[in-house]
Amino acid sequence: MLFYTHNPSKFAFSQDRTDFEKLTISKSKPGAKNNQKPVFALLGVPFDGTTTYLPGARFGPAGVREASYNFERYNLTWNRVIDSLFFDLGNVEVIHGNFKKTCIQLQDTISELLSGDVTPLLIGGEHSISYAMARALKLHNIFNEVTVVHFDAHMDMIDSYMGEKYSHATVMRRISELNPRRIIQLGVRSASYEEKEFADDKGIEYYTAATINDDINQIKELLSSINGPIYLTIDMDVFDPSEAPSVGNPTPCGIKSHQMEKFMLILSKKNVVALDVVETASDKIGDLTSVNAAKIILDFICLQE
Ligand SMILES: [Mn+2]
Repeated sequence: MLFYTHNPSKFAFSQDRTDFEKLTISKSKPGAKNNQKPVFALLGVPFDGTTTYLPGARFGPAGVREASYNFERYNLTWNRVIDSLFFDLGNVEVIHGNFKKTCIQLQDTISELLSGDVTPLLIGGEHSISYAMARALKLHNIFNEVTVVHFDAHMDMIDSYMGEKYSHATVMRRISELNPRRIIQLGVRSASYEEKEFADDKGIEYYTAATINDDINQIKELLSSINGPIYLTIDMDVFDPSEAPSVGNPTPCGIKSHQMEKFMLILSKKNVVALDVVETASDKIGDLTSVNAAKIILDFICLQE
């Protein structure tokens, strides 16, 4: 090493983008053997154009990257060192105030990663950006086999919110219309009666934060039993506001980080084809919401074989 430096605008323990380009170019050469080790690429999406209550999710990517330097490469709980092919590709260009154009650019970028057999990891931005992820998976003809595991305080199942079809509050409704194999909502504790009826009608499985707190083993068994590809989408407001206060819609009585750690231990060993962590709206360095969001990504990366 020539210099002892680090770059807080790049996620901790991630590799350089130039190495990613070399890797993907060598993979695409005729006769190249497929690299057996999975490749993960992180993208920041600083978009908060549909936020309706507390603004600031555009600062999520910067906040979560900065907070990632609060952690060690070694995880004492699991006695594991981060040793994955994990690249930070920077932020996707967003068009502030224009969801449709942002969604197309994001979908194209994710699609490119999926074509190269690279697993996309997104840092939001508010939750509307998850629609681009689902669309890209649909484009690659795998969405119908996908189980969407959705951590959130809210069902996000309303058909339109303040007259808008595409919004952080409607995102799971739009995703459900793309016909995934299954949707499991975890930690939910806020919905309109219409959203609940829609979920019941469509066979969407949901478990409230109270259920998780009462019987975490039931949820661990449920997650362990999932077969096939998983799209994991985590709204940071699933946490209790005492552990993640800086979100667009703070909602009391949420789940705790020690519970999420147990869920990540199970989910990281499954076939997770896409992951996003959204709604971090930290406005200062070292904010607890960013720290917990960074931990989710680091746990996921650390647990990869
Ligand atoms: Mn939410």
